[in-house]
Amino acid sequence: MAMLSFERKYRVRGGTLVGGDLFDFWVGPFYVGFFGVTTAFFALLGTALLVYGAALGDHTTGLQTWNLWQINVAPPDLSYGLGLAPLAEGGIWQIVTICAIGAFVSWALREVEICRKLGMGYHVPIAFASAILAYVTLQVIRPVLLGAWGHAFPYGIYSHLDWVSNVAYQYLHFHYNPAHMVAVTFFFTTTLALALHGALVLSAINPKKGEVVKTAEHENSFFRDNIGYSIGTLGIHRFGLLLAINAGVWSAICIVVSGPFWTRSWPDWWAWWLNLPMWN
Ligand code: UQ1
Repeated sequence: MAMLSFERKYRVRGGTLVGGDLFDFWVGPFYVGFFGVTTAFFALLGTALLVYGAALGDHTTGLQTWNLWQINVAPPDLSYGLGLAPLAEGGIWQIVTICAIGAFVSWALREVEICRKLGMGYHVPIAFASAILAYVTLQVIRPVLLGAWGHAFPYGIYSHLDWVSNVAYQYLHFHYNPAHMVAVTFFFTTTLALALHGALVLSAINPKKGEVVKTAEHENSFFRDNIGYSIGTLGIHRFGLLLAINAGVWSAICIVVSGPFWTRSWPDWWAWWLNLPMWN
């Protein structure tokens, strides 16, 4: 891949968190770094273990298949609690989970190193951290609070969908979970904000043939004319980051409270409303 002329100027040394300048180099367009090496290690080992798990077959059903949709690498049975399981009975799932977290965290730390090199803020790795938090909450924090790795979701295309459906029905109707409501609202508002922002920017830089591109003044004016308020060109990016991080954080909250902090059905939770003294 060709390197753009200005990219060479930004290929600065230093900013590494560990290893000094040992891995401080690029391979083609990619910065390597210590955490580039650990990302590759965990990602390759985890992927190889998933293929090995698929070859052994699903220990929960006895099914062995190479049908991509049906492959399932499941966590250990609940009877193993928080202990280690034999490889063929959930042990592979346990090592794959360690590899996944190792790869995600390595990737985030590689982003931190790149930010430090360039003298930038840490907004990108912080944003990614909210997605990692949601994953770790599902696969580690909640299972630990519930006392068994068997509470985590399995690695398979259909199997993880079945897991989501089953866990949702354990709480009768998961959409009554108030934190889930907040998370969904943040996800939808994130898509609304990005659609508005993408549309606004494209509309400003795509004038009629022969006209010059429009500027932030036009963007502000559009929204002042339209809804009486413009959040501004910097503001929309702060707002978008806030919305997206909250989507990940409230996802983590809505699943960690399900079981460890609320064991009944989610529709039941709303009894506090029906029990308010004002209805007497
Ligand atoms: C906005 O006000 C703005 O500032 C000019 C943008 O910057 C380019 C935007 O992209 C958007 C979408 C808005 C409008 C958003 C709100 C929350 C009023």
